[in-house]
Amino acid sequence: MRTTLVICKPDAVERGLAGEILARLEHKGLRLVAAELRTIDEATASRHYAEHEGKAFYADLVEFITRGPSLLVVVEGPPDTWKIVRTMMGATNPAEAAPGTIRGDLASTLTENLVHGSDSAEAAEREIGLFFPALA
Ligand code: 3AN
Repeated sequence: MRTTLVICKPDAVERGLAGEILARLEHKGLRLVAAELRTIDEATASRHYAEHEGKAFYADLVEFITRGPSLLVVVEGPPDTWKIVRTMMGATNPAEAAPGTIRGDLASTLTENLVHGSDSAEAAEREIGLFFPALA
């Protein structure tokens, strides 16, 4: 997969960091294929986070991701572009994210960690289909 889904989550849009995140991806050499500012609805959020259903943080996660507009982006680059994006994002927990990564530099809490990126080629395909069905 040369394309992957990136979500600049509601905290990124609220804090005015969506442009910074996009700039980092573009400076790395990734190309924008699609972008839309959209408030994710609950049905789409539950499909997106289906793997976390039943976990203690699930309700908070869905409430957070649906609370305001996210910037949904598809980027394209070399094979396994999803891996490049994941490396640039840093660890899920900002307390463990390395300096130089998006979360390491800009996020400080686990739920509000600014950004989502598909975590495999299969996830990239599934998530692009979920958020941008016209591209699938
Ligand atoms: P990532 O966002 O790095 O792909 P996932 O898919 O494991 O991480 O988790 C999705 C989101 O769920 C994370 N971005 C984070 O906001 C939240 N999350 C994951 N694990 C926890 C946890 N143990 N406690 C609270 N929130 C969590």
